[in-house]
Amino acid sequence: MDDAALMERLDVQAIETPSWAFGNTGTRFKTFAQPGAARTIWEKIEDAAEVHRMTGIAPRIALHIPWDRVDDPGELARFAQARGIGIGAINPNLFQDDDYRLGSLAHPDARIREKASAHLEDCIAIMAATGARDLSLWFADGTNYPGQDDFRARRRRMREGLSGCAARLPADARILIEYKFFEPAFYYTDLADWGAALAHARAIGPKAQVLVDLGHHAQGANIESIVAMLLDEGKLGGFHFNARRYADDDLIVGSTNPLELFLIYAELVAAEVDPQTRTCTRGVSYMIDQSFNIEAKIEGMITSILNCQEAFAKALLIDHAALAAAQADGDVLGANRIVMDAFRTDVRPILAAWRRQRNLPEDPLDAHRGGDYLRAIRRDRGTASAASGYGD
Ligand code: RM4
Ligand code: MN
Ligand code: MN
Repeated sequence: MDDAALMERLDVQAIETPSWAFGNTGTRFKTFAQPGAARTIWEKIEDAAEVHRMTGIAPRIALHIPWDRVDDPGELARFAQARGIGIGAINPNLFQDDDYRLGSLAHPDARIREKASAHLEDCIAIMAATGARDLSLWFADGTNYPGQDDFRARRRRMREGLSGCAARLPADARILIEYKFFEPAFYYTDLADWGAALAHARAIGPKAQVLVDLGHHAQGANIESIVAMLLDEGKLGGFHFNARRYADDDLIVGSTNPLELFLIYAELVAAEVDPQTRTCTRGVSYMIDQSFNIEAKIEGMITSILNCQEAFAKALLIDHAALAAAQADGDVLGANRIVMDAFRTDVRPILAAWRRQRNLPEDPLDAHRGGDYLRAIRRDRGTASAASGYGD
């Protein structure tokens, strides 16, 4: 691919930032308050707009309800729009209420299941008011001990709840079913892996797809092959980008595993030229799901977006014709070398040129560090211990 073609492909990249990463969040041990961290959803939207101003490829902010609840959600959308961004996925919260001790949609008590469904309906109304396309569903549902509840019964309750939710969606909207292999339940999780999520998504139909959070797999899992498989099934709906080393660490995407991120993008790039997977690939939502504990929040987000851009640019450099020929020849190391050559290419100069041409700062991180926005929020916001959900 020549430079001009590469630059055009880079233009289509768009990654959502999560509102919850801009406030003071931490681990269950400690939340370190940072000077200038956003205290309200309005300030989070302003920070997300700064990330987009610096990078040019972060045009939406995902919301989490009730953390970001306001009287008039339409006003949030207008506020965001006036700052050059839009509202991304709506993330319901079915895990921070005493009633959810034994689960939400899979809870044994119908009254709790109905309460969970009512919250989902509430979130669907927010989607309509903000123009959001995705309802991004993650459940803490599961059990801690053998015998605690019946696997099949839980599964059927979950299916019923998910189907009911999908049926209430506005036209063109979808539910994204996120899976996670453990935590907070430690013995059994109702949506533990891609298989569990895919089975529900297939049964529900076109309004349901699967969301892959990079932090939600067992050590050593081959995530890029899961991505390829879900695309082939027409069921990959979105990503939660982050990085992990041991558990669900929510570190900066590409920081611990740049090769993995590149290989995921390589699958996406290849699937987009394949007529069988093109439509599904084009519909994928790219979202960050991270939590910045010790690093500066806006800087962490800019770094995350740039890591995704770098991985995407490298993936675009793979010589697919040569790769297919090497694969057909059974040339094991020849094929591997074609992929690794792309990974090893330094794409920073071309990305700097891409930014220059689009009137974006050549070095977004430096521009933010030295810019007026950071100075202003440090001066005006002070150091508050804002509640944003995680780690409070
Ligand atoms: C989960 C998952 C979800 C997030 C919750 C709070 O681990 O990543 O996306 O909303 O945490
Ligand atoms: Mn997630
Ligand atoms: Mn997670």
